[in-house]
Amino acid sequence: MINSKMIAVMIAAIMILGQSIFAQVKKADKYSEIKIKTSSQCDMCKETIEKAMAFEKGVKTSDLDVKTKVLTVKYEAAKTTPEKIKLAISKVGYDADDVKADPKAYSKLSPCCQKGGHK
Ligand SMILES: [Cu+2]
Repeated sequence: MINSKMIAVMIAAIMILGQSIFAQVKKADKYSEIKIKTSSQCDMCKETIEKAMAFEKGVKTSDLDVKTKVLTVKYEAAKTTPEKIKLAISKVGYDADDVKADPKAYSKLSPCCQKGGHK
């Protein structure tokens, strides 16, 4: 016979199972990825930007494609936001999508790393 106690146990079991599935999904979803268009020019820029990303809180990995100037960043969504990441890029002197490079940082870049430096 099914009694209320059995139903309660079943509900509890379903809830525990559901939670563990939810936790797994959440874990897999821990890192988000964004692609940011930068104003980088060369391998030196790549180094500067990737170094800045290495020190940026919540950023797991970053990779700049020098040819396309697109920086791919893997970050922990709970610890940072795309806005913060773009700001960090701006602070080392490069445009990041719609966030313009910090003028002070930009002026300190080696001339070859400034816009048009390789033209
Ligand atoms: Cu450069």
